[in-house]
Amino acid sequence: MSHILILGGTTEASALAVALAERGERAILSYAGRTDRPRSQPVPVRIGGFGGVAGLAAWLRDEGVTHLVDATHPFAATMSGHAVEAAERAGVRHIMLTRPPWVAGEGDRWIHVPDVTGAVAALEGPPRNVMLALGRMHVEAFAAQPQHHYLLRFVDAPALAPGLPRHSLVIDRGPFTVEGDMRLMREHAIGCVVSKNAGGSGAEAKLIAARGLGLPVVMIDRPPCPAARVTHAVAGVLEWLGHSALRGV
Ligand code: 3Y8
Ligand code: NAP
Repeated sequence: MSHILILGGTTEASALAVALAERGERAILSYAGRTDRPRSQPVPVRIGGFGGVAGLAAWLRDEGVTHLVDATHPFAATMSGHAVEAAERAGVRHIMLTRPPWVAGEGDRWIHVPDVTGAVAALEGPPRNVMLALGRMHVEAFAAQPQHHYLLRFVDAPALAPGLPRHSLVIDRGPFTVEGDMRLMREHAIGCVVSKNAGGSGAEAKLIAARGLGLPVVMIDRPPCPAARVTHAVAGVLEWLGHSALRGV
């Protein structure tokens, strides 16, 4: 009998949880505990860190996990690195479920930068209204470019006011819509968008809206992927588990 741990926090992780629940598989989905009210799931959920690689390896052994699916966000690089190492130590099979990076299309005005530091540097210049669609964790870095007015979007209301002198804050969780993001960008007279290359559908709306409005996007490339085995589809995980994907996903 399989026992599957899903490292979650993404649209794909939630879709996998549905598919495994439908198939009567024994699975548990894990959140880091970064948000106040994470989406409920059709499988049991655990919340909080494991305590590094050693903690995760011990948890895998103690819980009798047979398969580890890393379905975390492409920028959750620490967790993904720990997952590879801990699965190896615990002798547990491992796969990563992620989404391909977005690729600029017709009409896109992307400025590629390697990381948050590069995104800050790319904002050198006269004041603009900048939509900083990076969530909460990297906001302080942009205090180095205080001339801009930043539009911030967080999942939860912060305990402390963000450390940027001029900002507006929207509390919302994705998936977002093109209409909604277009409206937001028009209301705030946005001149530039900063985004992580997260891929997937849940955060893509802002890119389509920026394209429609002819706005430049500072696109932060994702960190290297540590996993040896990667799939971009829930069906790929089901096949890896030994299910026939013919039942549709
Ligand atoms: C806690 C779980 C699902 C998963 C939904 C996806 C889509 C909506 C779009 C923008 C970009 C951003 C942010 C974003 C999106 C999905 C997905 C995705 C981006 C939740 C969730 C957790 C988190 C953590 C949170 C981060 C933040 C990042 C907001 C739940 C809602 C910006 C990433 O306050 C904080 O500390 C929040 C931190 C990591 C990045 C950051 O640096 O702030 N996600 N997001 C997970 C956990 O505890 O383990 O609350 O239900 C999940 C989702 N957020 O099941 O439907 O699949 O990517 N999440 C980015 O892409 O740049 C918003 O505003 O346009
Ligand atoms: P990270 O920097 O790679 O991980 C930092 C630490 O957080 C990990 O070492 C681990 O702690 C804990 N952790 C991370 N994900 C976890 C999970 N799913 N279950 C249990 N513990 C977890 O991770 P992050 O970028 O902060 O992302 C945290 C969560 O938010 C992940 O679930 C991710 O999928 C989701 N998310 C992140 C982003 C993003 O932009 N980074 C976007 C959308 C969703 P221990 O070392 O103690 O085990």
